Amino acid sequence: MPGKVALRHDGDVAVIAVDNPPVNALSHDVRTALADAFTRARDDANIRAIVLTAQGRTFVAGADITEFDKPPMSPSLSDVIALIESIQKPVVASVFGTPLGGGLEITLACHFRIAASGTRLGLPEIKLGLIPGAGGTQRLPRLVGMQKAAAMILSGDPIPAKDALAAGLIDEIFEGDPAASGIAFARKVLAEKRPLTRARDREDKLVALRADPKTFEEIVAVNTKRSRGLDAPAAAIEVLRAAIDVPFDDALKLEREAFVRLRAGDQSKAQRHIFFAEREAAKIPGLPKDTKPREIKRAAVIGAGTMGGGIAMCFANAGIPVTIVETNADALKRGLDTIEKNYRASAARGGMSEADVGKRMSLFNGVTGMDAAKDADIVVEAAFEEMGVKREIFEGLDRVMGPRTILATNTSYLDVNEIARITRRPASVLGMHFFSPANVMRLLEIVRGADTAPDVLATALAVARAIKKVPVVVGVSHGFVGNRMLRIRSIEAERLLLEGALPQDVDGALTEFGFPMGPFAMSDLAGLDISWRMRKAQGARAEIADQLCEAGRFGQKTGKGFYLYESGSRAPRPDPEVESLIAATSKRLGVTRHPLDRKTIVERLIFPMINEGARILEEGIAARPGDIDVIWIYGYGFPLWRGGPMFHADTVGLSYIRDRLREFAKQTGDKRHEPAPLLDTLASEGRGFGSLAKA
Ligand code: 3H9
Repeated sequence: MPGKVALRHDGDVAVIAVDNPPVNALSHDVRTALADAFTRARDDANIRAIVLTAQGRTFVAGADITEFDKPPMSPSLSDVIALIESIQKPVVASVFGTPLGGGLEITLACHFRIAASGTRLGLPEIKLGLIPGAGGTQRLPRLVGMQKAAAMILSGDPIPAKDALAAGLIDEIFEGDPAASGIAFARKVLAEKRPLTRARDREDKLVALRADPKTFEEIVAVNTKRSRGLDAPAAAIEVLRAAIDVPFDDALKLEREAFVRLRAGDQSKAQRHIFFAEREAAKIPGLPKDTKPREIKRAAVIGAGTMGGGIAMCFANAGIPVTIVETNADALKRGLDTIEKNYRASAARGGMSEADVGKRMSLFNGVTGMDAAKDADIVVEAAFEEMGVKREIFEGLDRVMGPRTILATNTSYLDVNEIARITRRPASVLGMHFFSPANVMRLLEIVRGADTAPDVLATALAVARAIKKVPVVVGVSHGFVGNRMLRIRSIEAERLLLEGALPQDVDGALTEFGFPMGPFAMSDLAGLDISWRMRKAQGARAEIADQLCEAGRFGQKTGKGFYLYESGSRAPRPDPEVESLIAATSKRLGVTRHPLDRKTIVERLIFPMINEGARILEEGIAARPGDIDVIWIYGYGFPLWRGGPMFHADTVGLSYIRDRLREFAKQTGDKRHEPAPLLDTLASEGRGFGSLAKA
């Protein structure tokens, strides 16, 4: 198989190099070529040692995920690994970049592993709803011990070369060329006649656990705190336990069975969908790939409130100096103090050093008045959500900032086109909608205005990557994508209260579905007054929420909202007062209350959102169903293992959803529940959102 794997000789050392850009994934042709190259090197009497390495930007980053939905083809990765393990000559893996998943597993079968400094090694399968399927769960604990192996496998997070060396995963760290370093290491092994130990034969790091099985349970308990609803962590624990209890080859079989079962399951399909959707979202229709972004050396943020402060932290965290502009010194001081407090808290938790706190803080420049920010290359406005306020700010920015400066607004629902046209440079204006807390949440909705220039969009995407966000480009629409769908859910949640549910019923149904929090607990956390103010501005009303606000119940900050909060506690407790208020309101409005089961509650909340998602697609506000899924996973806590609302819709079946929506429309009289034409058409054709051509 010429091309994908090269075999060359350096004297008596064979060098096998994978060459399958972009990430050297182990596709079928690579596995075939690897098996061929290893067989030839094994059988060549002139070859005394073998080096496995790769070309390009990284050593093998895993199995080829695109093959997971196709029938398996031999040789399997396990076949290649068994072949490597049978070789009696020293086999050295020389790795760099991100040896991950199957890419790391193949190195575990080699006698020695060396890594370039800067390498990050890991078994990230759990992030795809899987477990390592080619011996990783058995060989890794034998090399690094159960504690480290369980942490790596259950978190999926890679570790740096330095830690890998300390843990015994690698034998050496090198600087420079991987092939040359591998050859030099192989010659050293030969010269020193080092024994050839296979990971599978190592038992020394597992002996103690066999004597004391309780330790294993403690180790896995620490690592599975966030695995609610997920199948893969439980399967991983089972096969890790097999490393202690079961002979090696039997444990490999158990691992393989679990891997195959998970790969065919809905959860892994959903997680793989999100992996690709996230990458697809970075490809913007109509934006040429080679569009050159503008240079961003310095940023400015207007507003030092919760959002502004969080956004400014994102820039500082990426090493970009940032000027924070406030209207008065008190607000500025409060904002900067909060930022410092956040960093100190992170240092106290061990997330950064005290010296780092100082370094980060030195990147902030707090000012009152825009003039002092005029050297910024990008400005993000995070002020009050009112067009009048935005007008004043954007007129000022247009006057003060250099002609090439990009002006972004963090508005969560206002018309970005209108904001852009306040300025004389609408081409340099766009929305950058962060999610609270902005320094934590990964999602960034980038709102492309009608006039936004391609290089401005490309710059926003580059900035998003630099500050480690997951960007999704959306069009101008009230609430863009995420909040527009959220609004539909909120209206429905209120309606459910009037029909017979209580806040804890609605929240319970959604947390059981997999959300970390239900809508009412979330409103209490965010503060009910914010949406109240917004509704008033729009002349809208939410029966229950408005009455709570009128009674001064703004949520956690006032100790009361939809729930009660003991002082100092964030745990919501059902409040009989709220329950009577809801019952009285139903009565006043002439609604007969009736019991609502959890399935109905979930469908009433999620299906109308999906319907709105279909309208968003029809209008071109989102380019692809996957974009909507990424938004809901990263911005709103939609359970990852359900793949986002649109993927979930396909799992449920669109014709069922369409029929239910028609029933909801009849029951509630809400015309928005009538199935969107796109949903209706797809359902009639027996198709799903996933069948829509990629934009
Ligand atoms: C596994 O190994 C199972 C085994 O235990 C058992 C087997 C029997 N396959 O992310 P990027 C594509 S499970 C296919 O933008 P970066 C990706 O879609 C696997 N394609 O680059 C993108 O394509 P496009 C365990 C893959 O530099 C392009 O490569 N391994 C794969 O920001 C560039 O990717 C993992 O889970 C793949 N495995 O990050 C690792 N990986 O350009 C998954 C990437 O068309 N990969 N692509 O959009 C990653 O975490 C990141 O891609 C990586 C590079 C860190 C490697």
